[in-house]
Amino acid sequence: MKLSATFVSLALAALSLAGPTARDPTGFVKAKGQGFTLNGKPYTVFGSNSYWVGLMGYTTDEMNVAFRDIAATGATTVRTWGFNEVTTPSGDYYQLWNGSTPTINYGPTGLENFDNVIAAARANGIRLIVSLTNNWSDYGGMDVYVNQIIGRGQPHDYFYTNSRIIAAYQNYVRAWVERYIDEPTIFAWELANEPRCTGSTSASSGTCTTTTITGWVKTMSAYIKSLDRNHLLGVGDEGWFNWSHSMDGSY
Ligand SMILES: *[C@@H]1O[C@H](CO)[C@@H](O)[C@H](O)[C@H]1NC(C)=O
Ligand SMILES: *[C@@H]1O[C@H](CO)[C@@H](O)[C@H](O)[C@H]1NC(C)=O
Ligand SMILES: CC(=O)N[C@H]1CO[C@H](CO)[C@@H](O)[C@@H]1O
Repeated sequence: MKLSATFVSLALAALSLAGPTARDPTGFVKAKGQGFTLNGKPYTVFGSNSYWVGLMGYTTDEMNVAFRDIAATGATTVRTWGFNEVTTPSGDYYQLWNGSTPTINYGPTGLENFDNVIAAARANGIRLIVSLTNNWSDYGGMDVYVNQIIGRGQPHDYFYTNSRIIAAYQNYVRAWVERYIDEPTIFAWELANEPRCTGSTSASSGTCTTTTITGWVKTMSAYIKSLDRNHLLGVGDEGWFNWSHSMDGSY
C-alpha cells in the first residue's frame, strides 16, 4: 500500500505536466506554479519508490544497473530512504544508537555508501527524493528515537514533541543536508515517510492531532530551509481522500 500510494502521487504529478523532460545533471529542480522546472525547462516527475537502492549492500555497479533499468522506463525521479536506525551495526545503516546516544555513520556502510547512490543516480540522469525517517518500524524510523531516548514502548507521537528527540532528528538531518547542499541530484528532501500520530507500536499519547504533525512540519521545514535554500522540501505525507469505508482513504 505504501508503495502504490507513492506511485499514484508521482504518476499524478507526471500527468499534470506535459512537455519535454529535462535530464541535465546540472542545476537544481525548482517549483513553478503547480509544476517543476530544471534550468528553465519543464521537469516531469515520473518514477518509483525504490527505497532499497542504498540498503541492500549493493556495489556501485549494481546501483548503476538499478538506476539504468529505472531510467529506461522513462523515469526521472526516484524516492529513496535516507535512513536506517540500528542499535547493532549490520549491513548499510546511517545511524547507530548506543542507549540514548546516536552516532551518524559517515563510513563506507553509511554516508559514503549514499555518496555512491547519488553518483549512480546522476550517471543515469535520475534525481532523488530522500526521506529522512520513517513513521513505521521498517529500517528503524521514529520509534527508535522514541525507544532509545525516552524509553521502549513510549508513545510514537512523542517523536513530534519531545525536545531531546527533536534535537536528535535535527542533528541527523543536518548531517545529510550539509553534506549534499550543493548536489543537484537531490530533487527534494522529505521530512519522513508517512508521518502520522500512530506507528507500528500503536503506542499513542492520546493527545496527538493533525496540529501536532503540522506544528512539527513547520518547525522542521524552517530548520532545513535555514540550512539549505537549494533543494525542494516535502513532508512525505499522504491522506487526501478521506474515504470512510476504507483505510486506503488515508492514501
Ligand atoms: C555505549 O555507551 C557506554 C556508556 O554509556 C559505554 O560504556 C559503552 O562502551 C558504549 N558501547 C559501545 C559499543 O560503544
Ligand atoms: C472526513 O470524513 C469524515 C467522515 O467519514 C468527516 O467527519 C470529516 O469531516 C472528513 N474530514 C475532512 C477534512 O473532510
Ligand atoms: C500504512 C502502512 O503502510 N502501514 C504499515 C507500515 O509499516 C508497518 C510495519 O512497519 C505496518 O504494520 C503498517 O501496516
